[in-house]
Amino acid sequence: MYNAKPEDKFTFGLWTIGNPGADPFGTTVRERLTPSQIVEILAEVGAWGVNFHDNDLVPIDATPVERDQIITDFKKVLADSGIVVPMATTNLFSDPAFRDGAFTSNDPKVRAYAIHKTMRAMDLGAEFGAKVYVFWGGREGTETDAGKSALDAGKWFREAINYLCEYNIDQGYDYKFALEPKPNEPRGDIYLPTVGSALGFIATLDHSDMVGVNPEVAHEHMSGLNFMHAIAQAWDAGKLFHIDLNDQKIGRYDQDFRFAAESIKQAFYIVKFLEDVGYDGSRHFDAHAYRSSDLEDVKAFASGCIRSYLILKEKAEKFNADSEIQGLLAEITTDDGSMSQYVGQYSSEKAAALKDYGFDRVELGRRGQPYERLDQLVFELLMGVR
Ligand code: GCO
Ligand code: MN
Ligand code: MN
Repeated sequence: MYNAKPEDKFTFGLWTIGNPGADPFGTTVRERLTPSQIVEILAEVGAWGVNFHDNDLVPIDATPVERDQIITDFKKVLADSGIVVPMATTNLFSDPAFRDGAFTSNDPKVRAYAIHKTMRAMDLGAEFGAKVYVFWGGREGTETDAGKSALDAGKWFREAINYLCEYNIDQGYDYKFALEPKPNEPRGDIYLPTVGSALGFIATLDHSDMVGVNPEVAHEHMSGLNFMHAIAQAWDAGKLFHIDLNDQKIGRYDQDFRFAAESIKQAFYIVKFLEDVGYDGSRHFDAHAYRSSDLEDVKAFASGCIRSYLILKEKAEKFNADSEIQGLLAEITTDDGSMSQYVGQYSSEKAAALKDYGFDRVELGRRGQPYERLDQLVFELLMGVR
């Protein structure tokens, strides 16, 4: 029961399973796993794919010969395990060169280096067949607004993405770019902090059709926002190119918990949304095991992400098939059609007729909705007593 199939498209990053448990207050607690060891674990838990930052695979100071050897070895591990690489990304945050940002650094040479590093990382991802390219602007932001213009930063960011879209076309890579918003951490404030702001920015790009979003549960929850609403807006705009599933207590530091570890109901609505609309991209778990976990527990973390998704998917099917729930929903959304002659597509006749219509406002205000009953049914469904 609850075993992953390739068509579920469950993926993890090398950096997620490989997270050695360091935090700002303490050193690593687990041995560093090699990319091959990570892929073996992914195959064991039934994942479909693995994603990486350039330097998760090839160290930043590797020689060209070392790079080639690493690529050859990793390709073999992938072929042996059947694990694919659907997404790649650039590490534009670890190296001291990016201490004041990458595409939005005040230093023009750092901005150029960030584009140079991204083009090379795109080359690397393309070698493995990646089709989605993620941009997480971890260091793109400020602690103080005294020294950096938010307006210039936005222009530099746009310029960089426009440039890289051209490179994508030039090389024939056919990547879809996915911007990943986050409100803070590691910067005090990160530019493009939410899914909504990223969608607004995308509309200003030269090749906006090539660029979508990679929303992350924890990032919206850090801001106290409703993640399912965010992905619904992205989906409606045709921009849900990728998704980072994990969990987190609202308003806390960046916790990256196992999917559904914290907000069970929200996780349910996320899975239900993705399944109902027929999202067919990667279901990527951008999470890591608790610092207290050992290697066995890291495996339990990975299969926990997958199992939780599949359990919630089954619950979503039950929700859709539950006659009491569906009856309440029908009642809630009932429509006798009498208003359609006044609304929908605008015409001046409709507008005139609508303005003349005599609404019984008091009567409208008398109608309640059975959301308490429905919400309790959802709770009971999730608790397994329905
Ligand atoms: C974070 C981010 C990252 C990105 C990753 C891929 O909060 O650290 O979520 O894990 O997703 O860099 O772009
Ligand atoms: Mn994150
Ligand atoms: Mn992420």
